[in-house]
Amino acid sequence: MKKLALHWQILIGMALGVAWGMMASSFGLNSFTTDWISPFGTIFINLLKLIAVPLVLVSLITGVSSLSDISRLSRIGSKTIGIYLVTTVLAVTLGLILVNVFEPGKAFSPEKRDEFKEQFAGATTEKSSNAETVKQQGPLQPLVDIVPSNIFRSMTDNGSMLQVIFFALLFGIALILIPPDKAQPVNDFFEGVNMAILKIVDIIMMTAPYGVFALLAGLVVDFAGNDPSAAMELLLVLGYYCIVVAIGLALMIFVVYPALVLTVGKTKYGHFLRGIFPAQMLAFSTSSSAATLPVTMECSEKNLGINKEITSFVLPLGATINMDGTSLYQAVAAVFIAQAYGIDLDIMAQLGIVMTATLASIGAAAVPGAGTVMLVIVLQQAGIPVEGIALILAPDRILDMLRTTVNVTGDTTVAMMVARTEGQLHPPTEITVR
Ligand code: DAS
Repeated sequence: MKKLALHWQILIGMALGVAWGMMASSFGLNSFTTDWISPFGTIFINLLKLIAVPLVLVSLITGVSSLSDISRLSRIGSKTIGIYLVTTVLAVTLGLILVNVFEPGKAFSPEKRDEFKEQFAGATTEKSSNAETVKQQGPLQPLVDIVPSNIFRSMTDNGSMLQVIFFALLFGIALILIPPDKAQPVNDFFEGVNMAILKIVDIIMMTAPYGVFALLAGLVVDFAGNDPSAAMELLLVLGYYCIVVAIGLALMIFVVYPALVLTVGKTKYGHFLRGIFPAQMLAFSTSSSAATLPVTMECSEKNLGINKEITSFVLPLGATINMDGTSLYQAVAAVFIAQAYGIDLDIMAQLGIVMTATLASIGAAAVPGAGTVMLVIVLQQAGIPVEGIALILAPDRILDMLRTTVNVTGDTTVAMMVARTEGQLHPPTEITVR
């Protein structure tokens, strides 16, 4: 029998987890679930936390060092990277506006939110007390905190992901600045380590159906207690959260990208969408920008008329460092979890999320579930309990399909903008908008 695709396995794991949770809370199997099923959910979260630091470190080092030839050889490379950063920051900001306007995390009943707060009081008070000391130490302390004094301490559980990111960026830039013959063996080493780490992400994602089942079963049982109807509240609030993410992703596809394709790409958006539709469908079904890349490049060249010298580095670069959908999702998810635990994030904390979600999406690999692994970084940096990921893991796979579609659409939008401003378009895409 043909093996079910991973995302269907995860969806089934999700449904069975909810069903078990509701059945267990009806038949008094709460303690059995807590003792014999929930630990597997904790193991799954620990695996996500385990791989986050090595993934950030190595994918950023390889990402930055791979820019060496591009930024040296052509101004197009720096133009591309500049536009990628702008669209990503735009996506994160849109996500933050939506989650602060709709406040899905506050849809939980006050009693539930108090329960969440008690459950993770240690993590939040400890982090918020750190935040207190930071405030007493002056306005530039957040800047000082980015620079690590001991990179090994930065990588520990109480360490700082921003310090790991700072070190990775510094190391990658150093690799660009040393003679290519000396850098190549180091680049090859990190390429190999990066491949091994991505293979670990694959292995972790293979346990996802079981991890999601255990997490959801435990979550529903904890949430419902002995009242299965309370589980409905959890499902309704999660539905609300998904709608907020979906609205943000839809605004990217139907407002932000059309504006860019029309004004800078000087191309009708309908023509553009029809051109990349096959790539969007593949992105949706695989949840992987990397797997979709060959089709993204073919659609850009054949249907949109973008020359190969543009698609050959704008799109692979985009699949690696440009994930607008992922960064928007990370901003919404982080603030949603903070809202659920009653943690008020001030403007500085939210600006910190803009920075870490942008960097986390640069470091996120173009494989299924990478955005969720990198969400750990955004949460840790903002002092939001990482265990809160359990709340949003259930619908994560469906959101991954949607955000990967946005990631691919964003990459192609930038390729169209760069091609048009560099005169690198061949028929059939004529200038349709003066
Ligand atoms: N699935 C990732 C991609 O391939 C995005 C994500 O995990 O957020 O783009």
